[in-house]
Amino acid sequence: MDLLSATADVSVPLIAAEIAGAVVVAIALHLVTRTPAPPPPASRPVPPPAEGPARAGAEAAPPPTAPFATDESEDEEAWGEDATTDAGMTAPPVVAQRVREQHAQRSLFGMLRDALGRSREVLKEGLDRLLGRPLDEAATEDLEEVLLRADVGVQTTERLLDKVRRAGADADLRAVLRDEMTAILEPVHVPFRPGEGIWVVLVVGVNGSGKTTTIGKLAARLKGEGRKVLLAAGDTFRAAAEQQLSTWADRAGVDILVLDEGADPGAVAYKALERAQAEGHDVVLVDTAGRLQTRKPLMEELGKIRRVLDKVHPGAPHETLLVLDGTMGQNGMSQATLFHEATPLTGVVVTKLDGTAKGGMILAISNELKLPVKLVGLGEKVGDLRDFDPKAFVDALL
Ligand SMILES: Nc1nc2c(ncn2[C@@H]2O[C@H](COP(=O)(O)OP(=O)(O)OP(=O)(O)O)[C@@H](O)[C@H]2O)c(=O)[nH]1
Ligand SMILES: [Mg+2]
Repeated sequence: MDLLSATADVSVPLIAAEIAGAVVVAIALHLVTRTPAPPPPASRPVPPPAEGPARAGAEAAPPPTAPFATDESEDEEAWGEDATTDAGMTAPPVVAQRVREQHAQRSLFGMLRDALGRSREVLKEGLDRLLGRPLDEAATEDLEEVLLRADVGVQTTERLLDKVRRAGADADLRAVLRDEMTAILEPVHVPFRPGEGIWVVLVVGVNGSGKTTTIGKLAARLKGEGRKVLLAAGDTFRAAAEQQLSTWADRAGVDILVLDEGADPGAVAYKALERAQAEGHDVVLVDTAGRLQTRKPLMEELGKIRRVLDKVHPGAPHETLLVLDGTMGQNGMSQATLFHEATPLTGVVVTKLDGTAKGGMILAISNELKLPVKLVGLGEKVGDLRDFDPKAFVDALL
């Protein structure tokens, strides 16, 4: 269901009733379903953790941009300005309501316009300079420089320039670019929508790109849509990673499966699907450790996780989402290319579009890899994950 339209005409008494109802239901769910993960089966020993030197590559990668919020005050920030309900209770049960409220407050277009920072400024300034000039060879050369600086990438810049040249000297430059950008994004666009049965989502990416945060936000959203969600703590490399995911599970009021630190991520995947089958979860979100796209052993580990998922639940994972830091520009393109080679991706999540983002890379990913951007992260709060909308993106960019 579209969350924006779902909240458009909600009346105040209805919201109050929903909050009260959600508090009761979610407390009950929280108490009933948050049982500790069963130990691994004796017949299937948990393999040892991946070898040290390969992991060193992951360790050497840049740390997350900011420490994860775990204390009470920072936790409130993750919810928004106030994490307390009318009943004076702390937040997890009203998560669905919180997500809906945050979404209703601002349109995706408005958020993107503010968010697309650098790429938007570069494009806007460049296009303003070109307006009023005939679109001759000199103007297209200037436009080429503008597009490259906006992180659109060489190949995609070529495609856009080609269109501009064909449009003729008197064409409306913004309109030509808008049409072609839309033509790049729309044909590959597939929204994130879980299907029937246990829908398994594997989340991959380099260190600090926003995987765990995205899973937390997504869990809250799916729970708000009435789905039973299980998080699988597949980043067994750091104890802090499991703790971070547990905090999100608490916030969202969803279940989590955690094995010991150092356990094989494949074993986590195995146990998670077994549990989902036994307990009737609708969606399983599998977190993974951050890994450099150039580290072969770590990339191969993803293949192993996939094989385990498919073995326990044929067809899984149904989604393999690459989480990309939106401030990365063309490096994001390189990550997407290598991850896609190592493990077939079904889509991309671009996070941190609220910072000094280089949103132009979204065009390059869609054009060159034919991969849809499914979701965008526009901040650290629970409601800051939105469906990607090609039209809103192009309107905000130009
Ligand atoms: N501003 C902003 N920050 C974000 C967004 N998404 C994630 N972050 C922040 O980015 C940092 C890293 O996020 P994580 O979710 O821990 O990233 P990760 O990919 O799981 O990291 P590893 O597990 O270390 O590989 C945290 O401080 C998050 O709060 C976003 O959309 N906007
Ligand atoms: Mg993580």
